[in-house]
Amino acid sequence: MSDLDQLQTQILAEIAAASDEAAIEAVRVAALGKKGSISALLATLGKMSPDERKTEGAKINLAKDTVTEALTVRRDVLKTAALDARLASEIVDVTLPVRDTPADQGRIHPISQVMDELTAIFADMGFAVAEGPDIETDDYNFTKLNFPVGHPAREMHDTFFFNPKEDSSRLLLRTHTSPVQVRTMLSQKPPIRVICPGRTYRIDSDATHTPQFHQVEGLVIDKGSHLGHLKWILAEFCKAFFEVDNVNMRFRPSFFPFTEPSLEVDIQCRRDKGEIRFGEGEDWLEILGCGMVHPNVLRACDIDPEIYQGFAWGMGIDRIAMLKYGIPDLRQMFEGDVRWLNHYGFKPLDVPTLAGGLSP
Ligand code: 2NM
Repeated sequence: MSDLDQLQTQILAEIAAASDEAAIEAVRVAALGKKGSISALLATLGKMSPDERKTEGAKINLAKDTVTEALTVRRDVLKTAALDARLASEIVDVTLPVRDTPADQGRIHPISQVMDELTAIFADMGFAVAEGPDIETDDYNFTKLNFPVGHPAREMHDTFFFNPKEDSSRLLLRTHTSPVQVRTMLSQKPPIRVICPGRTYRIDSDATHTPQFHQVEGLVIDKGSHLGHLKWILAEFCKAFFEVDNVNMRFRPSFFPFTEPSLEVDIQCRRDKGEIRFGEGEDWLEILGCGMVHPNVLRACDIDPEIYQGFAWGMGIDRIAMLKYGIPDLRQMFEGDVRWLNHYGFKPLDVPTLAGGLSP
């Protein structure tokens, strides 16, 4: 066998042995590349006599063509095999059901849901939402709200205090959202209509109390504000929130330092077979406290009580959420158990609106 035949045989064997496209490319470069073995033979033609060049040239070019053809065939075979392997391993079953998106899977906590419902109801009556810090001063949480220093009313709120500062003043975790109303009165001119939903804190922990809970308070300040307006607002709120046409309400005298007179509000309800219906029935259910803002509070917030009157109310969001949605255990609300949330939670895209319905 001539050297050329031997070279061709060897290259064809290498082509047959190449197992992927990279290997076939390596064989091509070794044979036909710039420094390839066949290219080297072709380069020797220049130094031959014309006759020799004719015969040798024909042989070398034949070998080159044979190798080129073998490379093409083998490359096609490997390409097809690689594609088949990919198609087999990357099967997509287009008949499978579509997976839930995060918006389908996530759930809104009942407390967030109720806050959104409250906001929708009071926004419809012209109220703005005001927020403030959870960490407050003694002055905003108590003094400006007519809880004088040393007054026993301060003990009504079991307060989380921070360590005293050098000037002996001490910060605290707000025990109600009323300091937000104080901030609102100090920063805005009447007429004022705001609701203040948010987190509140008291040292209290049993089956019906958690150290952190949620409140919403409302405040109206205007020249002619009176208890009649307050009663109408609360009645409208109760009908909208409990999604009933009629709500019988009862106002009982009470005491809060920041209001005079102060009232507690019950709504009528009916309990049967573990269910509770709101608005009518034989029983009464306490849902909120309210009153006319005390002149001392108005004065402390730079509002002249000879010109402006106001009323305010406050209620526990956790409690009304439990009542409305039949949630039996307060403490489970804060356990962060995803199974509980899947049961009591709300779909993120079912946003409460008065027109579209508050709750699904
Ligand atoms: C309540 C009950 C009655 C109240 C009063 C004020 C303020 F800042 F205007 F004085 N904010 N909230 C208030 C009044 C809160 O919660 C049971």
